[in-house]
Amino acid sequence: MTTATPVSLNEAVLHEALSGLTATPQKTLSPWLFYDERGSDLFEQITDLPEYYLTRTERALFATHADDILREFLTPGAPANHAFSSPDTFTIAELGAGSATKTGLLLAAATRLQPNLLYQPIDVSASALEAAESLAANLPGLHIRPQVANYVTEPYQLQHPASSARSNGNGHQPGAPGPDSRTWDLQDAPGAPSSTTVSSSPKVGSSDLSRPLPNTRSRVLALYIGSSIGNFSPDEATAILRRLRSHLQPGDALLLGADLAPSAHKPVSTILAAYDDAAGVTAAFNLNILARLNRDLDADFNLDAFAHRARWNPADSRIEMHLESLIPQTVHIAGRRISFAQFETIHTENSYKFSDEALHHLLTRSGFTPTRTFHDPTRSFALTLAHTH
Ligand code: AVI
Repeated sequence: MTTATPVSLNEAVLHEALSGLTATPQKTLSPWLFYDERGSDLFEQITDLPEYYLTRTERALFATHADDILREFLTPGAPANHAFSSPDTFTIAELGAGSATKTGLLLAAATRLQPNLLYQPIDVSASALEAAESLAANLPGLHIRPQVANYVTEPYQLQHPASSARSNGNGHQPGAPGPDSRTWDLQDAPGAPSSTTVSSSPKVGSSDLSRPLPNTRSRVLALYIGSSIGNFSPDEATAILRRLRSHLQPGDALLLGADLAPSAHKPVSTILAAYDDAAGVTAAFNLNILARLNRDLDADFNLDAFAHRARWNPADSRIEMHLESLIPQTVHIAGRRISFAQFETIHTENSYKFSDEALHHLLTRSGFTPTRTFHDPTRSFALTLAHTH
């Protein structure tokens, strides 16, 4: 995990480049270097590729199961299509939210349950968070509290707004919605949009609303989706989830999105194609890391002398991305000479693919109890809801 104490972004890039490219026996470059403006744009293009099944599969899971996810979060074990109630209000937070495009489906379902909803996206990119903020314009009642932070290396906060902090009936405080007891009926709501409605119980008149409620807090549903967890080693992934767990309290939960290991329905070739697409967008994304070093550090990589390679590593259940030197060559970076043998590679990314057992193990050792997993029909991708323990 990168724990550099960058004084400036360029110094961090220089530190990462020199330490990674002088490492032996395997040269490396850390995947966070992918995401400059050009790299972020290429990654957006990857998510639309026909071979890159991850994004559209996860989006389909949200489209199908948003209500089920919320029901399971609020009332674990409740049967599907069954009216349920919860005394608690909730807030949704998201690590690495980006522009939150997939999250919109869950937020739409959540605002139907709880018309005033606080959403706390955390991301290293301020511009991505600005895009996430535009969600509020389309979802009345959604309040956004964005936080610019690298959730791996920097501190971040999660708010658990208290129900008693809500307003006195002329509107609600962000994240402090509604009465202290609610019933959600997900099935038989006449005329309700998407057969979802919200009713409040017990009845609370406006004069009641001015009285402070018992000091209950909102429960937090923390999202960590997009299989971002797969880009970290098992130890790093555990550290990220334990840190998230330390911000959570009993009754809170994590929704983890993870890409799954090969199976009868999902051959290795399908996974490999997702990282080596026919149009060459992933190759451009991988090579952009060298272009970035040329731009930011005035290095002299010849991009035509390196090739994108994606490999399946069965022992570690991960895709590895490398850049292979096609010829013996020497590159100059900030006064340093870095030599490459022909066929020598720079290891740029791991993308772990999880078995159900591996996910279970990761979650339990991080302080969570998995309560329900949502799979697509080919069991390519999993959204796992895990409560705190
Ligand atoms: C961001 N992350 C989940 C992507 C992945 O699938 O590991 C990054 C990526 N690398 C190549 N294609 C996409």
